[in-house]
Amino acid sequence: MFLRILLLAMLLPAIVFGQKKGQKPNVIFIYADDVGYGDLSSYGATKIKTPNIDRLAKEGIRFTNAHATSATCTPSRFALMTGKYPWRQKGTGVLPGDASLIIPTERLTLPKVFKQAGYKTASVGKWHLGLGETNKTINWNSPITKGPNEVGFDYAYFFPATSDRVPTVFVENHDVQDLDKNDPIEVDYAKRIGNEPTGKENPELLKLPASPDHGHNNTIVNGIGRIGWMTGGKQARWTDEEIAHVFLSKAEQFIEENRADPFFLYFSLNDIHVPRMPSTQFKGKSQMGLRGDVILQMDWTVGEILKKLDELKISENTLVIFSSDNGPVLDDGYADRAVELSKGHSAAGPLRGGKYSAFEGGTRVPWLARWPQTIKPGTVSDALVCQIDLIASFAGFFLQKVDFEDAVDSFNTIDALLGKTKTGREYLIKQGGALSLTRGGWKYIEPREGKAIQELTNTETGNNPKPQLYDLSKDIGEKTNVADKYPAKVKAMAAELEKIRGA
Ligand code: NG6
Ligand code: CA
Repeated sequence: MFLRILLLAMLLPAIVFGQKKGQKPNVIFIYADDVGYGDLSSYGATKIKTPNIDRLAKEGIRFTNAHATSATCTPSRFALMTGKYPWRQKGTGVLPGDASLIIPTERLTLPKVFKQAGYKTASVGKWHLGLGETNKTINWNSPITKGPNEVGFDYAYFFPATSDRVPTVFVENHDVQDLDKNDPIEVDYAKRIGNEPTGKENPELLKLPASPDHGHNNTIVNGIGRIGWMTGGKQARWTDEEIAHVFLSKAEQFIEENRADPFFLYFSLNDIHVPRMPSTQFKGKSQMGLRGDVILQMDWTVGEILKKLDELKISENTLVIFSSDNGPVLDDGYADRAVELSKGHSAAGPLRGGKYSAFEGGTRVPWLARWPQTIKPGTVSDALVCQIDLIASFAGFFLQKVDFEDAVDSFNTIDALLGKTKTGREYLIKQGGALSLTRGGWKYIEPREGKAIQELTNTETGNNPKPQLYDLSKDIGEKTNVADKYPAKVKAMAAELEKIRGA
């Protein structure tokens, strides 16, 4: 009798919240690129409407204190995949297109957690975590030795780095798509190769000119100067205006094929990264130029995924999460007039800084989630949550044990992520240039030399040779540095940051 009551008591929370043991929802993590805290109408944008993404908030949960670990792409994705702070490993900064794989293949990864739970896993979209063996040149003309498949994805359709970096080709699992063997690809980031025109020497050939001094003026592909040089692979090169549609169709195909199995889809959008090249359907459709147009395209993409789930009648049992890999930037290298056409729109909302910054604008990002069977519609949560915690959270959800060497910085916050509690993690270290520690509404940014403003992108970096302390509970815009007022707090937080860094 006693045992029965005990058992019931143990089961009760699960029953109350509708989470049955052994539950296996499909999970789709939609990872947008460079979308800011203020870029969606559900987060206060008024000059642009994102009804499909907003639908996730209406039918699910919207987080106001959700974070990427870092203010750029590669480190944020490294943390998402491994559950480890990227600054613990060398070489996790923004990678060139010919970089080696930076995720250790012998350790636990987010997709492996799902695989262990019997899921089919796929990565569709931007990769940017390197390919092939360490310190080996990638041969693009034979099967690529290491990539998403080796990290835990059963299926992968992706481009290697960013759409402004060569090689501008799609890869399916290990092979460059549509490659003509008689026109082999070569890539170089150190020197010019081949004799194709470059943005530097032939600017008259560009349909989207580069911003002055940003680079982006090497090999021209599809009328756009790229970072890095490539030669060959003419038939395999993408058309930028088609990228969103290509990735969407691959994502939809994976969902359709796996509608009967539990699946995990990491859907990593190219939007709204530069070069912003919307398809015909969205060109000129926003009031904000190309950056606005690709926001609409991104929102449409999310809508198509939701439609597909409805059509297959699997919406009820699918958890859809939408977030972004870092904060917003307006001029990131191409003359797309984003700065002048974004007047009246605050891409970072009330936050200071943006992409590349140690201020909140760099890392506090939109995060919405819908799982009709479990998450109460219309929930708003201010729990401190971070992408680095997905790995421990899902491992916890599936009752898996995590080896002590795996996912070392990841906490199981599944109850916060599903809206069952408003308590998330207690503290978080984030990375702009400088590292910061957030705990209980306080944010400490460590001293760092260097420019306070990165002129190219006009970003406030957060660099300051003196310690900074902000009371986010009253000052979300980090306007007043109160370090001098609370020296003991500064000392304690600096010591804590040091301790975690050394752990
Ligand atoms: C920067 C690029 C920027 C963008 C970024 C990566 C320059 C001057 N700027 O180095 O255009 O590509 O890297 O963005 O080269 S991220 O979202 O993938 O981190
Ligand atoms: Ca990014």
